[in-house]
Amino acid sequence: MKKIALAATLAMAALAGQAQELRHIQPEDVDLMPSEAVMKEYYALRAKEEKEADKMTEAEFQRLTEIMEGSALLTDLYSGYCSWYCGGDVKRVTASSHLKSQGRFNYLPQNAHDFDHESVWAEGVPGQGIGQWLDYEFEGACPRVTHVSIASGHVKTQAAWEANSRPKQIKVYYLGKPYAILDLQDIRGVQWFDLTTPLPPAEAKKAEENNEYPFIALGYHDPDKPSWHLRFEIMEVYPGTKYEDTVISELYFDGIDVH
Ligand SMILES: [Ca+2]
Repeated sequence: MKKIALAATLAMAALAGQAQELRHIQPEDVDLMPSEAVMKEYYALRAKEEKEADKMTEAEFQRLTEIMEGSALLTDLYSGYCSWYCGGDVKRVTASSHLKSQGRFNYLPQNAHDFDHESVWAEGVPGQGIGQWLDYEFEGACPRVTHVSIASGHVKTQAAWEANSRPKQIKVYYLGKPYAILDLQDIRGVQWFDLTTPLPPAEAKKAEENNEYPFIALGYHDPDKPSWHLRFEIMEVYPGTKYEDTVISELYFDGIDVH
């Protein structure tokens, strides 16, 4: 009897140990940057739109729309379409370090949440920045978060992307505790990660019957709650060919409780 009880206890302890291991999240979807030729065309059309929009032809407007809609990153950052940001926002972005400014370029943490794919955060410690982090603070009242989108590496050009290191694994901290590990692909573009926790099947079924979400989102959407943080810590990188610095061009969010 005792032996069986002990075996059961050991099995339960092993299960508990497994449960404590962090969940790995793979990208739900990825989208590559347009080719350099298409980006050149895009920049020219954008410049013309800013300076002399009245001189643009119908065909040029159509082409600009076509390029933007062909790239999820360009659509997300520049289109102004409805999104989680219609009601949600990040209160503050901070980082454990950042690379010193070089000429007219800076590498501040805010660059990783400025809706500009060309500006970047680069960590500023010797080596590849393992253990360095970006921290996003949200108000208690902020609509809840379900997804994070990451433009990993210096996505502005293929050359800059290859030259600098890109995160391979990121540890996410939620409410100050390790929450999950993101396994990033080594692509020049954007990748989406679902950060929600699914409800157990019986509860999920009940939630769906009640027209509620079958998952737990992040945050509160409650003005009486304190502000909260999501931290993204570099665990492992894909090394750059020229520089050790690890770079993130943009990291932005999607969620619920909006519209
Ligand atoms: Ca940026």
